[in-house]
Amino acid sequence: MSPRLLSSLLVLFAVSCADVGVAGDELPMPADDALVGGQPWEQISRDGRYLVRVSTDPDPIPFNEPFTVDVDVFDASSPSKSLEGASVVVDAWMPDHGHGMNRFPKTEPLDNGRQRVRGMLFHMLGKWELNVDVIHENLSSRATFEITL
Ligand SMILES: [Cu+2]
Repeated sequence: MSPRLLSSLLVLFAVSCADVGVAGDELPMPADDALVGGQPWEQISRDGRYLVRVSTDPDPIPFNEPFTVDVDVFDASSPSKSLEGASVVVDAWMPDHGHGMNRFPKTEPLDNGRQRVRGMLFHMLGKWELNVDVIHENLSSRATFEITL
């Protein structure tokens, strides 16, 4: 595990502990609610294959204004090395409202293996799921980042 990932996990852990302390007997807040700062954010894809790192510009994500997402994908078993030959599809969804964005973002590869996604826009306040589908060797693997705007 990379020092960066470890420190991200420690931050998430510290934040969820803080939530428990404030909430008293209430159920702890999900750690995903910590995704309001501290970029870049990292998640393991649901199938465990990839470590996905994202950062947005601007940071934090603005309300009802376009923003860009940069995505780096790593093999989860050796996260120091960027994954070659993968493409990504990024979309977003509001689970409490049952709708997505009103835009189709465009993805372009940068020189260093990073993918830049332009034209994202969160047009409502609330909980968003930022879904990153990693397409590699004809398989699709999803990592989801829960973001509260
Ligand atoms: Cu909505």
